[in-house]
Amino acid sequence: MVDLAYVIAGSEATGGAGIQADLRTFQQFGTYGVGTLTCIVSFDPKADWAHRFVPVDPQVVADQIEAATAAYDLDVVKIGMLGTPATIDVVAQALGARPWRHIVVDPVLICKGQEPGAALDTDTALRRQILPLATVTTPNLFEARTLSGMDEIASIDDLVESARRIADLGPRYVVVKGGVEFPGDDAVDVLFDGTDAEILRAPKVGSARVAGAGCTLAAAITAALATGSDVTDAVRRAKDFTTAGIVDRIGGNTPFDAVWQGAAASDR
Ligand code: PXL
Repeated sequence: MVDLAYVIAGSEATGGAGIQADLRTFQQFGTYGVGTLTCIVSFDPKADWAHRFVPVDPQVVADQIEAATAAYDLDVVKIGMLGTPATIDVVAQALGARPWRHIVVDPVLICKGQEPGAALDTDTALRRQILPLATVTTPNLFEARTLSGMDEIASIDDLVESARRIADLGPRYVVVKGGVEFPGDDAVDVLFDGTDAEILRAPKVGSARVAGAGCTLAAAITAALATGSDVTDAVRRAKDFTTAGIVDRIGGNTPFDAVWQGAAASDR
């Protein structure tokens, strides 16, 4: 029987990030992907690829979750972009209604298409209602600074301290991603399990952000967990998968490249 992996996330219309990246990742891990759409982000090529954001009606989000969870006994889920407090209410309620083996939360905090006030309410709702349910959360540097309340994260000690503070908000495991912004030649991630921190490193691939890297990492962790990996193994497999996809990234007419999830296929 094939393993199932579930994702509740937004669409990003160029296909680089969001649920498109998630479902491609699930497929590459040999899992059957099921997706629930929370919002639609359409970058605007006429306005420097600014974000245009449209939420899916919260009742329609609830209907999709009802259909997906009735059709299959889903027990591993990734939470991507949710977008509004009303959507967060619906998703938090649905997550609380059944037992999950793993809830992987990519704490997507900002969308440039949202008004700052609305974005703040969404951040607060995510921190209060979704983050405590996470077995694994995967903040990037910006999200780690926001969630930990730290002004600067510039050393390994800072990464570990931010992970420790975010674990205090409820998640069982925290993966803080250094990414291209973190000083040094390596892409450094910290996996904190509530007691100990493991440092994962891979040489940086260039210095530009690549679209879909965060989505792909969290989706790969989710899919690896669905296939039976433990969290440590899932995070290691996910980092290798994402690094390979960054190395073989694809370029379009956008100012940013996108992760190619097919890159690591021959490795597994
Ligand atoms: O990379 C974060 C992200 C997640 N989900 C959606 C997005 C983005 C970034 O653009 O559009 C739908």
